[in-house]
Amino acid sequence: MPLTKSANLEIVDYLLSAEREGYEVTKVTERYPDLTIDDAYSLQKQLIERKVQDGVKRVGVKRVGVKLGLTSKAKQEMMGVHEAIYGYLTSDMLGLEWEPIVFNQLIHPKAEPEIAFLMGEDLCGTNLTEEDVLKAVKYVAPALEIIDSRYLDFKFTLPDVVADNCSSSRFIVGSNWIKPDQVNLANIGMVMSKNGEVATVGAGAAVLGHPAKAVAWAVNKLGEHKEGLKKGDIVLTGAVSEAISFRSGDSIHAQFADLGSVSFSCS
Ligand code: 0L1
Ligand code: MG
Repeated sequence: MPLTKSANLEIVDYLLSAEREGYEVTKVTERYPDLTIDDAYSLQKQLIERKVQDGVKRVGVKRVGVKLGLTSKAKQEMMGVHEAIYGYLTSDMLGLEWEPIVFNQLIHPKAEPEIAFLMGEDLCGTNLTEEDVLKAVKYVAPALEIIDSRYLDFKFTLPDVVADNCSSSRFIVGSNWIKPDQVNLANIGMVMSKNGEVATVGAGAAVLGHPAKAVAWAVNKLGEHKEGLKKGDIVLTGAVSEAISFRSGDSIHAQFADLGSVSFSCS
């Protein structure tokens, strides 16, 4: 049975309050065990619309792009799924390399190294390929995503995490923007350090074999909902390694071969 209007409103409030106030909540599926993936994407859309509506009144929050999640085989196996997921990036999530991330505003954050795409053209459809994506990308850049699931102990089912906008919290994009044909995105190696010590390593191929392939999947999925990418969108293409937890006082640095580096500190 589809969710009632009041259940939709209640769930959106529940997840947005947890994010704004920085506390953990029990999974939505504990209360709504029949929640489907389609319900979850609809909740995610309502959550972003509400965030933008509320934010416009205060600080001018707007949609600035899209993020992909569960793009590695390892993470899909961990969740027992065969598909990636997508969520939205809004302007209030944008962090800066020189401005510390405030730990007190977060719950149990983790950092993920990702390759960001800046779209040079709109891209919409249901049958697009990796090549179509690369033609529409203006620049690629190193990025760090901060994920911060609103759920207790970072544990959830697939509909839960989709409804929670795929654990999105903040993202930081490095200053080295290059043309996509100047680098082999699948072969790029990456080393992520925490407080100067190597924490994890990865490669572009961890993202469904090639980040552009992952983005083609996302655009085709968005296309099923009559949506797509827009010129100027930032796309976080998916983690190239495992995510690393951090706390107040920590600093995180990701060094990508041929693509430069990106970092942040946490106050
Ligand atoms: O960005 C991501 O890959 C996260 C997707 C959601 C799963 C998680 O929170 O680990
Ligand atoms: Mg991510």
